This record gives sequence, structure tokens and C-alpha cells, in this order.
Amino acid sequence: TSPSRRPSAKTAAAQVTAAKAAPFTKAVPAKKAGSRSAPAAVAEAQKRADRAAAASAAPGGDAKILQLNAHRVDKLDTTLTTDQGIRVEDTDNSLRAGPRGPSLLEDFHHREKITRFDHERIPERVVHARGSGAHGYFQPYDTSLARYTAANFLTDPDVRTPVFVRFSTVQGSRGSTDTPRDVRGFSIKFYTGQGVYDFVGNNMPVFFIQDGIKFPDVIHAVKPEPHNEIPQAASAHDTFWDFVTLQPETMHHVIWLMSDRALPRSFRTMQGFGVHTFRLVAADGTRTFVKFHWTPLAGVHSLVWDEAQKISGKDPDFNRRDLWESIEAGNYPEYELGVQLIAESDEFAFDDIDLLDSTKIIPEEVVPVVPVGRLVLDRNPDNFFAETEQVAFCLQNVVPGIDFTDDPLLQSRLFSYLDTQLTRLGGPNFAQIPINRSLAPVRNHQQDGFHQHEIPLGQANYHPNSLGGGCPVVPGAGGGAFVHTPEHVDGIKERKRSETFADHYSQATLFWNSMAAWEKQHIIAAYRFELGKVTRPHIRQLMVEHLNQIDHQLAVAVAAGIGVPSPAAGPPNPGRMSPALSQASMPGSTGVIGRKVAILVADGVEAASLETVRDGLTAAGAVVELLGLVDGAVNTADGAALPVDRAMNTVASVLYDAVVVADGDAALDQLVSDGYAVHFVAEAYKHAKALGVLGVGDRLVQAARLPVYEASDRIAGPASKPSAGALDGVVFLAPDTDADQQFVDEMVIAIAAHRHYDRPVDGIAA
Ligand code: HDE
Repeated sequence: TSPSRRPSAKTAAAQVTAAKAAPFTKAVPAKKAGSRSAPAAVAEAQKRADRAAAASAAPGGDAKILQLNAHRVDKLDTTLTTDQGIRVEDTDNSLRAGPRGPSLLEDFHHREKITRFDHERIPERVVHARGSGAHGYFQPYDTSLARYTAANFLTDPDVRTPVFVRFSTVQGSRGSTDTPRDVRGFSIKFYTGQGVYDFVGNNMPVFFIQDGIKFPDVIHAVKPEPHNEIPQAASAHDTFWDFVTLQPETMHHVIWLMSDRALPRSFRTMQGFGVHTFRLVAADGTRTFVKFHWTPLAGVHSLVWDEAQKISGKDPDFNRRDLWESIEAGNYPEYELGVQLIAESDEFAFDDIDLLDSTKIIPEEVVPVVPVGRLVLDRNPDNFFAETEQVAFCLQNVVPGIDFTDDPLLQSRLFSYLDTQLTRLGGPNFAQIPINRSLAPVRNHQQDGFHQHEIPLGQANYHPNSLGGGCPVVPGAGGGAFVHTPEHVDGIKERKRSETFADHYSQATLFWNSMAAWEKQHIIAAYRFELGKVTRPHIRQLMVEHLNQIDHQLAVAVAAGIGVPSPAAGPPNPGRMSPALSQASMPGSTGVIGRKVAILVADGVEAASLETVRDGLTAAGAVVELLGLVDGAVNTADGAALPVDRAMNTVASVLYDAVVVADGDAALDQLVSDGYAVHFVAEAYKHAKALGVLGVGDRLVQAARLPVYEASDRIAGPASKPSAGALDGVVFLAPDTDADQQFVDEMVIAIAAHRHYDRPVDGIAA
């Protein structure tokens, strides 16, 4: 893909001369490789390579997809063979001495088939084992970052860099549910023309610990307990809270974990963060601290905890399915990259934040997030194992223009990711696995090891050499190489945490203060749930004392729910807020694209309003499904057969973003006497979802004893209800009116708002 970097015969000859002339211990300077190696020419060539690598105009895929195509195998219209290509006679019966006789060892097909099966599994990731992947691309908006970074893929709007993204949960095993209360991973492999850049982030901007040496401890504590391997994918157990209460630096991340951020509605509706402070390095060497933010265009939305738990049973693949189906339907998930930039000279400009402390954010009100580009996910993988399971993210994979900082959490990660792939993927050649392969050429003297796929030519497998023309040439600093930030380092060798890392509570307080009332309620409920599962009273007690350091009201509210005495007044809460932290203050989704809406129907349903609503919501981008009491079709009031998409009992309200009850007296006679249908609307209401009620459909609302009925009664009364109107996300279409389109419009607004948490839901049994 980058012929300009491959030495021609002439260049090679020049290098031989150079190599002979130069002492062998010295790298062959790039400038001897010809005029192309002048820095400007190298940069120009690099730009061309980038554009070529990223050229995505070809139908059928961008450069990465084309590279992967060489490895794709289609079984259609082929004949069954062994791994050696020998055609197989029969794969259903093993070779035996007589039909009832013993199996014969010489049956190589039998042995090969079983052996291959026996070895299908590789070790799952020690954390983030459960994940889902997608292909896509990244494109910067403009050249605005060029002042800060030499990384072309961030600064050239003509470069569309192919990416592979993997989202994950942290705690659970590979087969665990998608919706535990957990952090989500947000990893992106950029196949840039300058080599592979891996972004390995999370959906929360801070981390549990400040020093990587504590990582095994925090992960051991949160994973299933060692004696009985219980509970799976859950933090609500003694070992986690024992660790948390004894390691107060966890407090900030833990309050994020207790918030709705731990329950994303979809991978399409969660943010991503680089967590650490990184560095951008400009072509002239200027360095700038940077924090990376990804913001989804579909809005930042979450589930509620009761719903998340039920989804774990009804559809444990909820997030994975949503990602897959959205991409299949052409509703491509999109995220905007934003950066917080801090001049190197401002490293110590923050009184209360050490940029090297990953348990702290820099509030957006202090340093704004500047949008710089977008990420689009537009293709599902062809094979889960080959791509999503084998993709190997390594934090140390950076390209020129991006560099690390001394954050001690980050520094441990620089070691861990490569190390873990050696076991997980069975040896050092994992970068040759198709999904991990660079688009920029890879040439070095690293060799051999398990699963070597390349056949290196020539005799010289060392540097410096003259036998191989001095190749590969070491391009050096002026030749587009990655150069570690030159930096003066001076210090006493000691095991000591910086005093600037000592504050563990004030940003937890900042987060708490910034929450809307309903977000605070959810956080209190989460602490009560989690600590309610903790069996040791001293751990509950200690946690309440920590919460008291964050906010007294929070501590009192949690204590009241877990049988712990109310604490004495804690330190004063300074009341500082960062509005950008609240999901309530974020821009919601711009519409209902990909939102799932269930319409409940039964025999005798009124077809006209139903069809307007279904077609209107579908046109707005929602995925609308008709649910019958049984599968097949229902007869409309006009006697026509209307196919249903699913039987109600095969799904549940928790799998939808909104529910609409259709019109029709006969249909309602059946729906109100079916407990499943009654439960369906009650549960959707309880989970604060948009609810649409067509005509006499409000009989189901009454049967579910939803307070909205009385409230709307109080406002207008059923007979005088406006022809269409919404109340706390419940949209009515009064009987015998033709405000169907107005109903659709109101419904779109109610669904796009995501949830309606002002409803009085405590008394609803669902
Ligand atoms: Fe990871 N982490 N991590 N981590 N992490 C892994 O690498 C580790 C941390 C994150 O989709 C492992 O390939 C250490 C922070 C994601 O494949 C392992 C420390 C953040 C993924 C590892 C951290 C992350 C991983 C396991 C503390 C957010 C999934 C399998 C020093 C910024 C990547 C693997 C994927 C995976 C180590 C802390 C994010 C063991 C030692 C902070 C998204 O190498």
C-alpha cells in the first residue's frame, strides 16, 4: 500500500555504499536513501500513503476491508475437504470395523475433526471478555488539530481512516449478559497510513485506581469470588465493596458506576473517554496535553436498573443485537471526537487536579471539549471469532503525533496489553492476524515464533547489515519515525504516591452535585441495591462513612436503605457543579432512528390509525413491531388479515423504547383480560418510556392502573381530552378524531426524549 517507502534497487545500492562507508553500529541515516527522505518529502509521501490507505471510494470497502478480503473464505458451492484439501467421503459415520465394531485409528478425518473441535477455544480476555465489534471509519472535520499533532489521520479531512471498534463489559465472562451494572470498554483500532493506532478507552472518564500495580487487586475484587465463582458479571458482592471501602481512591469512579452511565441503553448511546491525559506532538515538536472524548450522535441514554436486570434474562445479547441490527439496517452508529487541550506550560495550572491522576476529570466548563472529527460504524464483522475475538488492542500502539504521559496507571497498561495477547492469541505473531494487520508496511528483523505467516526473504536478519543492502533502513527522526517525547526526568527512586493524588472525594462530590433529581434517586437506589447484597455489616457501615465524605444527604439516604445508622454531619459540601456531567443536561437524540417501538394488537383492531402511526414512526426511522397475543395475523375491525411481527410472550416491554396500544373495542376486550398485555404497558410506564394510546386503547391504561389516567382526567377528562396530546411522555389520540399525524409527531418527541422520569411510578406493580 505504500510503495514510496519500499527502497528501489537504486536506493538499495546507495544504502549498500552507505552501509559500507558507515560504521556498522550506526543506523543508516534516512537522508542517504535519496531525495525522498528529506523531512518535507517524507511528510508528503506519508500523506499520500495515508490517503491511499484510507481510500474508501471503492465499492465493497475501504483499504482495510480489501486487505481482509484476501483472507475471507466462502463455503458456498464448494466440496467438503480435510484441512489438507483431501475430499471427504462421509462426515456422518466414523470408520469402524463393522457397523457395530470399534472405531479405527486410521480414520484421519474423524481424528482431525475431533481434534480441531477440542482446540476451538482460546483464553478469554482477563477483563473485557464480553464484547461486540464493528468496522467503520474515522474522518477529521478539518485541519484544526494540525497545529497540535503530526498525526495525519487527525488533521487531514481527505483521509478516511478505516477502523475496527470493540465495545465490551468488564466484569463478566465471554458468555455473560450485556446489561450488568458495569463499565463499558470503548476500543478503536485505527489502520492509519503511519501504522496502527489503538485507542483503548471506557465509557466513563475516570478509573478506580491511580497506580496500575493495583489493577490485579481491583479486578480480583470485582470478579466472581474465588471460592465459589459467584456472582457472574456483578459488583454487588462483599469482595468488591470490601476493596472499595479500603481503597478510597475508588470513590469517584464508584459513584459513576452507581449512576445510569453503568447501564447504557445501547453502544450507540454511550460516550467514550481516553481516561488518561495523553500528549499531542506537533511536527515542530510542540507538545500539548490532551483528553479524548467520544460523544454519540444518538444521544447519551441509559436503561433503568430494574429493566437492565430483566433484559439479562429476556435478551442477554441486548446491546450486541442492537449494534448488529442497527448496522444491518443502515442506521450507522456515529460518534464525534472531541479533545480537551492543555498547553504543556499549564500542567500545574489546576489547583485541585493533577493531570497524571486518572481518578480525576477536567471539567468541561474549565477546559472546553473541541469537536474535531467523526467516527462512523458501517459494517458488521463477517466472523465473530476471526475479527471481534482476535482483535488485539494495545495501548502502546501509537503513531507519530500522539504520545504518553507519566500517569502511573497508563504506564502499567503500556506493558500489560502486549503481554496479555501473548497468552491469549498464542504467541508473538498476533499482529499478523488479519484483523490486527497494519495497512502501513511492516518490515523488521523480528522473526519466527508460533504461527509465523510470512516468509521473509534474504540472508540478513540483523541490523546493521550489508548483505541485505542495509535494509530495512532505519528512517530516523527525519524519516517519519515515532520519536519519544524528549523530556528531562529527575527523581528519587521510591515507592511513593504523589501528594497531588491525595484527594479522593471532591470530584465524587462534584459528580453528585451535578446530577438531576432523578439521577440522584437512581444513584441512591444503586448504592442501596449493591450494599444491600453485601453480607458483612462492617463493610456497609464503612461505605456509609465514605459517602458522608462525599455528601451527607447521600449518606443518610443510602444508610436508611441498608439498615445502617444515619451518620453524623460530614464535611460541608462546597456545592460546586459541572453541568456537562449530567445526562439530563446533554443534548438528547435528534430523532428516533433505530428506536424500537411495540404496537400491541389483537383481533378487531382499528387498522387506519394503527397504520398511520406505524408508517409515520417507521418513516421517522424507528423500528416498529406489531405484537399479537399469539403469532401469525390478527383480523382488523374491517375483516382484513394484518400480520403480526411477534407474539407478545416471546418478547417483553424491556426490549422496546416505547409502546403503543392500538384502537378497537374488540381488540381491547382481549388485551385488558390478558395479564401479559396489562403487564406490558404497566412495565413500560414504570420504566418511564414513551407510551402511545390510540382511541379506546386507554382501557388498557386503566386496567394497568396507571396514574397517568387520573392525571389526564384531572386535566381534561377522557371525553374532552385534546385530540392528541402528551402528558409525561404518554400520548393520547382521542377516539374518533383524525389527529393521527399530530399523534405521530408527539410520539417522536416523547421517544426522542428517551425517558420521562417525573412520573409517579413507585406504586406500580410491574
Ligand atoms: Fe484495560 N486491559 N487495563 N483498561 N482494557 C485489557 O487487554 C489493564 C484500563 C480496557 O476490546 C486487557 O487485550 C491494566 C483503563 C478496554 O479487546 C489487559 C490496567 C481503561 C479493554 C488490560 C487497565 C481500560 C481492556 C485484557 C491498569 C480505560 C478491552 C484483554 C493499569 C481507559 C480491549 C486485553 C478489547 C483490556 C490491562 C486499566 C480499558 C489485561 C493492567 C484505565 C476497553 O491487558
